[in-house]
Amino acid sequence: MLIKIARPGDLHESDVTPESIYLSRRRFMGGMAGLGAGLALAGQANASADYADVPDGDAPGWLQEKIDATRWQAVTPSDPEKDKLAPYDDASGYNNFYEFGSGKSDPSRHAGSLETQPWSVVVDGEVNNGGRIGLEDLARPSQFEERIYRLRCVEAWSMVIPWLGIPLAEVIKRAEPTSKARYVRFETLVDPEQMPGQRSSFSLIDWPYVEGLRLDEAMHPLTLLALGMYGRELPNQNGAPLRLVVPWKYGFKSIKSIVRISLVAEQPVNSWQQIAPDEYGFYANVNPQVDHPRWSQATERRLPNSLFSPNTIDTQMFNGYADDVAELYAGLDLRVNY
Ligand SMILES: Nc1nc2c(c(=O)[nH]1)N[C@H]1C(S)=C(S)[C@@H](COP(=O)(O)O)O[C@H]1N2
Ligand SMILES: [Mo]
Repeated sequence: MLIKIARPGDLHESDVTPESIYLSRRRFMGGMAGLGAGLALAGQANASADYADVPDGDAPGWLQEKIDATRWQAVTPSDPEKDKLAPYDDASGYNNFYEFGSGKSDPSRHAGSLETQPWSVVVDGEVNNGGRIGLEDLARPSQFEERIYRLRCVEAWSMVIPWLGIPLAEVIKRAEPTSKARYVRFETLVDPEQMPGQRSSFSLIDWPYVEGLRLDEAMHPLTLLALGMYGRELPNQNGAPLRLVVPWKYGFKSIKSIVRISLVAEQPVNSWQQIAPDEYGFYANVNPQVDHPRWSQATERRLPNSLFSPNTIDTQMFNGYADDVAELYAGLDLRVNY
């Protein structure tokens, strides 16, 4: 398991005080001395991360409290040369969120006014403990964790983003899935008044945007329900107030602004699969050996980059998380199940 959990017991007293595994935004801004030691022990290379340039958020009180109590619990390994955090401006300015338009700057231009409070999520289907649950109640029982993950879009660009959130597994366990539950299906908000992309007659997507995971993928400890990034709440263009992050899969699996989580018996049809089944499948595991019909997946453009320095790097199997997730696909033909 590549997730390294920084427990006080793992740390030498000379390296770090136990409290320093608990983060607050203030601590990020005020310096990372103690935290840096924790990061190094966890094999993480972004110890110089600081969020001083990140604009303040406007989180409701309960969410800010959760953010302030974030536990630096889990990090993934990274290459100190390649895996630098994306500047906040890239992560929040170069987006895919078709509900707000298909251009990369459409989400940051149009999503700002999306009303994200109050917000509730319907948890239903093959569960014994379902219902509509307010976001605060959904998040409250879980401690926030920060996860620094690579995000690899199927379009062959990528970024490294520090998410804040809770393991999806905890939310699913609380819903008490029945023995019939084999997949999880997610839906994004439908609200054409607030989402200009849903008013466009040119849109390919049959709203709502739908995604799905196998139940074991959904229960995997790397799978995160994010409520924040860069030490603050999610900007709307990144899928506020609640989005999925599945770091070993192409970015389109990481569905934004979720309003429904359904435990189901049959494999869901996700939006991109519905639009172009020859190009986008259900699994969408990052795989440099299986090209998209129209372009290679062997390399990716790592942001930040420019026309003159495209910063092209090799794509890794399962986006670099193979040690954690390859076993989920033992015996599965990944060329057929793309
Ligand atoms: N609801 C919804 N979720 C979505 C999308 C979308 O268009 N609508 N785009 C996906 C794609 S293609 C990618 S690459 C990621 C981008 O996430 P980011 O903008 O936070 O980097 O969001 C995914 N989630
Ligand atoms: Mo994407």
